[in-house]
Amino acid sequence: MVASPKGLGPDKDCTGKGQQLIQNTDPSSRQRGIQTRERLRCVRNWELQVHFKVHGKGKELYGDGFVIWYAKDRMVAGAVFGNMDYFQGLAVILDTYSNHNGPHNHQHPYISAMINNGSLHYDHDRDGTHTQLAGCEAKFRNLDHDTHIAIRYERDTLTVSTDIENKAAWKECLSVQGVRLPTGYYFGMTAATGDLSDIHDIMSVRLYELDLPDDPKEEEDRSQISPSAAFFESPRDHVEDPKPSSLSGIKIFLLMLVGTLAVIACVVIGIMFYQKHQENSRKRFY
Ligand SMILES: [Ca+2]
Repeated sequence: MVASPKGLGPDKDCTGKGQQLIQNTDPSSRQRGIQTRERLRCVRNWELQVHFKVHGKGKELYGDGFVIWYAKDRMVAGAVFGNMDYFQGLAVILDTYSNHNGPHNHQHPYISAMINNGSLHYDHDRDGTHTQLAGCEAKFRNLDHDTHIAIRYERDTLTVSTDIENKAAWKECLSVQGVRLPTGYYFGMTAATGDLSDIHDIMSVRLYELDLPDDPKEEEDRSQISPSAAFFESPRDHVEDPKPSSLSGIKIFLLMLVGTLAVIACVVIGIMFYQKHQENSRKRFY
């Protein structure tokens, strides 16, 4: 991830300071991240707009993607696109590589949203489809024009929109009501590559606080609540990966051979027993 982030809005009322993004780099891995330096304590309704570019040489094989976070903990290197699993908060996942085993019916790249109170595991092998609130396909990779994503959290409704068709207009990807997010979390972004590579650039990040004077919940203290979502996408059947057969071809052949020999032996013994029995019967008659 190469980042030259600009322009996060001020966290007014609370710290009074402007917010900056800082970059986390771990040279020992292929995971990178950036995040806000301080918690945004008082921003209750907000919109985050990210100008990004995902590109690379791979035409068929590339990955894995990046995540925009609104999370309780500062970035801890981990398995979910460079951040920790069992996180608390919101993840908007821009997944470019299809790992799925078992059927899901969407193509990649795919954008999905996940809310976690710290108890859920992000299952890479199923592209997170068992824990996502909603998602959409979005062909945002290797485009010559600018690509943007907007995450809007307003009156407990989470809406993710994209501007990736060079039309300078937002197109809704997903919208979910009944999402409760605490205040005071960190915004951040992480990207990761696995066996495949790609380049994830964050060109700019802009955070807008939405002023909603008529929002009755505006006064509620949300600093201590746990992230939750009232509606999840109905989970698809959880299909276990096929277990590798414990019997090799040679073993199966030998077992069949032994079985066949056993059947032949039974038949031969049966015939001999029958003949012996017949012989004995004849002896008795004479
Ligand atoms: Ca994936």
